[in-house]
Amino acid sequence: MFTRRFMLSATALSAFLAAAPAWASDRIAPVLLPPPAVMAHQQATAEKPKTVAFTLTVQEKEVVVDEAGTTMQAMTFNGSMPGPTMVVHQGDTVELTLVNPATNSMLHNIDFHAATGGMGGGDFTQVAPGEQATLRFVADRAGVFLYHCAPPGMVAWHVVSGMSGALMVLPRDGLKDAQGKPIHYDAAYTVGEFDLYLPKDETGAYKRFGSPGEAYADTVAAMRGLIPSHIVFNGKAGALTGERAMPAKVGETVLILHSSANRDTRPHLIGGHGDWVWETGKFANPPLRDQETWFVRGGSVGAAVYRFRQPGTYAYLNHNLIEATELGAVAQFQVSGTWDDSLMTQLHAPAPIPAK
Ligand SMILES: [Cu+2]
Repeated sequence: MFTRRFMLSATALSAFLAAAPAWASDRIAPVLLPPPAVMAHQQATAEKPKTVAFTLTVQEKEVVVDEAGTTMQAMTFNGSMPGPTMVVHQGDTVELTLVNPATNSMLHNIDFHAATGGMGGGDFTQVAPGEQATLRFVADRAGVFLYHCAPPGMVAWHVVSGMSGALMVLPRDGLKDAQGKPIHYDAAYTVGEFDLYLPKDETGAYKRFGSPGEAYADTVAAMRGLIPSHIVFNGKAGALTGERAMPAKVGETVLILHSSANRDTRPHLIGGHGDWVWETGKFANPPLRDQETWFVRGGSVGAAVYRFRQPGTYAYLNHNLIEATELGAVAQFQVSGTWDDSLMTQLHAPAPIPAK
């Protein structure tokens, strides 16, 4: 029922909206999840654009990067490598608060590859320990985009020390295949690839440092050699294998978001495929079909969907196999379900070659 009072308030509201900037008035603050999980989100929406508020807190901390217990002075968004994946829809306003607690030692900021101007927001978010800043931008292009720390003079060091993550801007009507048919996924996973440059001492043992500042000179010297000591997914060799493998079921479709802030990589799912792959992660472009290995450029996030047809343990790796098996760039999917003999079967088990 339209009362006079309602009409008046509606008029006042439209006058306000006409005067205000084009920020979306409805505001939500979703809960971010540590990778490989991705925050709960709608894959398509009929709602009007919203302001989506996130807070990232920088954590400088020592982390272990391999099974041997090698440590690194990491710098992180929210404590994880990569930082949490944020999800919005095209046209939404992202409102990001970056908190740099007084317990940290370094200046940090955030550069969103999805944002336009101001060094991707880096100019407006530079925070010293004990400070916080809030940035607003419109997510006007669809795709999955990198975000990373970019403090003047220290960008590469902060990035290879852990400070990157992904922002996924979904088309409002969801993902489509190359023919324009909707794609639905049952689960989304974040895989962040990091090339690490850990300094060694005279005996060849990895050095341990007490703070990022203490690690700086030796780490930059190692970086300048351009030979990573480790190439890892989600901060540590083995972060996504064994008990920590990403789960799926036969018949389920997974969306894999693979970021690499610094270095090119080439994801491959052994015994599977990319049914549809947006190599550059930008959803306005038609995805590639039936990919065996795809290319993710350093400084970007690729997106791939795959529907599992067979159960088992699948390796998902960087198909520079030296980088995967010797340096750490391998993950696993653990897929439950029933084996399909019509796709593959063992005709003869291994047995001695028959004598002639
Ligand atoms: Cu930083």
